[in-house]
Amino acid sequence: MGDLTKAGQRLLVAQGGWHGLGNTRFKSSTNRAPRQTTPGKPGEARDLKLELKVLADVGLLGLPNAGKSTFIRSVSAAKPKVADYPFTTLVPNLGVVSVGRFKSFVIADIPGLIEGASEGAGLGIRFLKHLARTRLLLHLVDIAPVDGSDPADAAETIIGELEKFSPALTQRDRWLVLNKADQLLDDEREARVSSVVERLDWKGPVFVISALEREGTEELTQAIMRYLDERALRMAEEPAYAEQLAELDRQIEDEARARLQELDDQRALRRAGVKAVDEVDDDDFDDDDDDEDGARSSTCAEEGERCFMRFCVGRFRS
Ligand SMILES: Nc1nc2c(ncn2[C@@H]2O[C@H](COP(=O)(O)OP(=O)(O)OP(=O)(O)O)[C@@H](O)[C@H]2O)c(=O)[nH]1
Ligand SMILES: [Mg+2]
Repeated sequence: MGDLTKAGQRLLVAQGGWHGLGNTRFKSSTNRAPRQTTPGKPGEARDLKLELKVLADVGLLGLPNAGKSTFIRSVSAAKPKVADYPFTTLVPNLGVVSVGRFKSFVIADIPGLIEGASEGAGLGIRFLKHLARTRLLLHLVDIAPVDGSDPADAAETIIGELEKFSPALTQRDRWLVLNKADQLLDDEREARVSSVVERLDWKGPVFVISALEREGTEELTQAIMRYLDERALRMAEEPAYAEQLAELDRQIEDEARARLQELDDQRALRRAGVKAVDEVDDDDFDDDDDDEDGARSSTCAEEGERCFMRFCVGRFRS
């Protein structure tokens, strides 16, 4: 229906009724106390579903425990919770990263994604839409997982989920950030990095960092700032480039909305008792089937998002 992206922007969502005329409008030199009036007309009424999106320059993507919140803590003043268990982050966190004295950008940390996220598993899917407005995605990968798994598998999982959620979102510029480098010795580190890059056939920029030790983070934030400046300059100079990016934004928004609607529809069907065969083993954390007493239990993700919206509206008011 419309998009409010700037402060003070107005949008007509329902036309008010005609106000009618009071008796003073009928006053004349000969009729000082008219009794005549005309009634007003009812205005339009609409039920609106409002969507709140975070506006960040950079979005963080990754499996739970990849170190997204640790990264945002180390490069900004934001202090999201960090812990060594999955799903520590339940709502998006924004951090302002200052680069030099006068420049800054905003970074968004969203809850971790897991395999099946695009089908509704875990918490991340509802928050993926918040990445639609970002300019750059950082894909954080734990390069030294404690379970000894291959970091390339973790990276592939995220790329796969992204593709299923919105193919257009995979077209957005994305950098690979290999985190927890402090856990590896130099030669082991190099071998891991080249093996991940090779397996993913990754052609884009790669950064190797330790969010915890703040190694390589300064270099990364400087590179992000340069990228954002160059992008803004190019958009100002080349209208065709700006239009191409705007079209990509539209595509991402459309695909994200369609995917989320599809998931809502599936959930509504489940609630109504219609269960597809392949959904019988539904073990997602995002389940909001009816309770036994018929009351609808809200999901962690939905509750998290509601809290996030309350938080933003509260901040907006204060
Ligand atoms: N050694 C080491 N540990 C790290 C590093 N970055 C994060 N960690 C640890 O990894 C664990 C998970 O970090 P978080 O920042 O909470 O991970 P997350 O990606 O935000 O996880 P979710 O919020 O669950 O999606 C914590 O115990 C961190 O201390 C790093 O660079 N080096
Ligand atoms: Mg986190």
